Amino acid sequence: MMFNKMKLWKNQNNSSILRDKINKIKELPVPEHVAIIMDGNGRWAKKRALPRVAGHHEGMKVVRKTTMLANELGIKTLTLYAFSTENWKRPKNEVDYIMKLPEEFLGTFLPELVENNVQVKMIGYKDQLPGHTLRAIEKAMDQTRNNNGLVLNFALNYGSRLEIVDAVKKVIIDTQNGKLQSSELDEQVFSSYLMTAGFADPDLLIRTSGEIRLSNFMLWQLAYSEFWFTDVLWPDFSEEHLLEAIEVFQKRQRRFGGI
Ligand code: V0D
Repeated sequence: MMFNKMKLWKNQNNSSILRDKINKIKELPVPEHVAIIMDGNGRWAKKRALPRVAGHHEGMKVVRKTTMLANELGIKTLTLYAFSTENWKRPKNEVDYIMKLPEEFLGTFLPELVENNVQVKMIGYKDQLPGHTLRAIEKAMDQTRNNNGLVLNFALNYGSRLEIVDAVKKVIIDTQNGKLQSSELDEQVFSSYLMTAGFADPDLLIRTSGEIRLSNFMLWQLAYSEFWFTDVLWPDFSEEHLLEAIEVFQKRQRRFGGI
C-alpha cells in the first residue's frame, strides 16, 4: 500500500495538492465501474503537426496513469473504449500501428499491473484481431487472472448494436435448445448474454474530446449511468480530470440521495 502511494507521488511530481484531492474523494463513495471513451488522440497530434499515430502513442501513456489512479481510488472496474468495430475503416498504417499498442503497453506495464493487483480483461470481437495483438492480451489476462484489485477492461473491436443482435441470436438458440424458457427472459437474464456478462453496469461514463454522443458504446449498459463530457483531448487527460469527473458524480449522487 505504502509502495503504491510512493509511486503515485513520484508519478505526479510529488503533488500534495493532488494527494489531498484524492483523500477528499475517498471520503465519499466512488463509482464502482467507470467507463471511458478515449477520444481526441488524432486531433491532439494534428494540433502539434505530428502523425495521428503519435497521438495514439501518447494516449497509451494516459491509459497507464488513469489505471493507476483508478486503482488507488478503489474503483472496481475501469472499462476503456480502445477500438470500435468502425475503426477498421481508418488508413491501414494507422490500424496496423494501433494493433501494436497492446503489446507495447503490456511489454512495458504488465509487471506494474501484476505488482498492483490489477486484473486485465477484454470485451469485443476477438476473431478479427491480429494474432500478435490477441496473444499479448490473452497472456496478460492469464497472468492477472487471480488478481483481485482493479479490473482493467479493454473494449476492443467492440460495437454495442452488434453485441445486442448477437445476444438476441444466442437467446433464440437457447430457447430452441430448451436451455431457456421465453417466459424466463427478463432484463437480468438478457444482460447475461451480452459481452459484459458478469460486469456491473458502469456508474459513470467519461468521454473526452468534446463529442456529446455514445458512438455505439455500451448502449444497454449505460441506461442508468451518469455522463461526464469534457473538451480535453485524451492525451491531455490528467489525474485532475478524473478526480473532477468523480467529484461531479459524487455531487450528483448526493443530490439524488437528498430528495
Ligand atoms: C489508441 C487511446 C492501450 C485510444 C489509448 C488495439 C487509442 C491508446 C491498449 C491496450 C490503444 C489494449 C489491451 C491491452 C493492453 C493495452 C490499447 C488499443 C488502442 C486498440 F490488454 N492503449 N491502446 N489498445 N490506444
